[in-house]
Amino acid sequence: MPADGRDAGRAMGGRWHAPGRVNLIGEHTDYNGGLVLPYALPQGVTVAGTRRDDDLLEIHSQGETRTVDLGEAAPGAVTGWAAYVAGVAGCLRAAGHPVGGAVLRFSSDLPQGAGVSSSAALECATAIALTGLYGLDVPREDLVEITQRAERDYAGVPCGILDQSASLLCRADHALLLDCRTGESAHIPLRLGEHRVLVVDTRAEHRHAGGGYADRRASCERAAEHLGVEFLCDVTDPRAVMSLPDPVLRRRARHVVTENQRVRTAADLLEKGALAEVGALLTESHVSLRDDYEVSWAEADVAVEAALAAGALGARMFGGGFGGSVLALAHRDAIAAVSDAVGKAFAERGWTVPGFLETTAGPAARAL
Ligand code: GAF
Repeated sequence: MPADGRDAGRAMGGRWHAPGRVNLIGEHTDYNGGLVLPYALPQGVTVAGTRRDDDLLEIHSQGETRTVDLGEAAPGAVTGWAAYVAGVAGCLRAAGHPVGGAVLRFSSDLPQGAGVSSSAALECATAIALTGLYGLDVPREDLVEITQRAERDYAGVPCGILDQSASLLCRADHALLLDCRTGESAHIPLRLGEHRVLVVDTRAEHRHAGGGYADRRASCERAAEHLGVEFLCDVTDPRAVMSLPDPVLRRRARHVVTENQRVRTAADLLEKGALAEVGALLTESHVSLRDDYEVSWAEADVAVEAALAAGALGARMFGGGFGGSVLALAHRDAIAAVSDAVGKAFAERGWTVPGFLETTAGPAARAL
């Protein structure tokens, strides 16, 4: 075996990192065949792994150890956080990538439950660790599908490809403009100049394994069927949604169709450095998610209002909704005022103190 601990392309052991993400704009468009514009955070999930010569996954995280026999890993057979790890191993094998046992020690510097995609980071870290340990060269686009399948089948969340794509495909200092239908993508330089994106963890824990997310997805499928399109994002004229007989479906569809347009416009504006206009689109996105898609929550609405009143160019909830985080785009000199204003608004309501994270765009999942 060579001195670097590899045999036939396989690593005996190593460390890998997969990032969480912020989605600048493009919410609930991914499973509607639309556009998203996320960037990867420098923070994420790190895994130290070694290969085992049997079929056991020994998983360590936050002081807990779980052992899963890969021969018995199947949807529903593994519960809790270990399901994400076992799910990725099971889905890699089902896709014909012969991974085997491993000892995996996970750590994370992502805020839990904040909607910055800690579960996708866990899945993607597992995927690159196992494929690295077993010397398998699997294209990143395939890993996106495999990790998404793991989340859907093993964790029961009917998610799109936003989070896994962000973790596996983003580039440092860039946002990823991704067409979730065709898989086409472009790396858009995150030209923020003197501005920053502040993430506010509203401490309202985000849980989209619950019914809300699946319900929205089902509504979109019904609306698309009624409008005679495969995906709602095939509708380019927002007036077309007015033909939907059900007012709730109409609003859901209007969010998706207008949001898709906002992503395209925001990516163009970002390239030009027109940040005031990008900010206005972020706020429009929030209003649409709040009023039409109805996935916002009280803490997010208050955080957005307080951030705007304190001088942010724009602010919105991001992620699946029903809890999680808000982002605010603001001049770096206004960041302190924005966080103070949000903190004050929460204190006045007796809410838990929010968390703040000034973000930059980091690289995609990688070996360390
Ligand atoms: C969650 C899902 F996992 C994504 O696929 C996406 O649908 C997002 O909610 C909403 O844009 O993060």
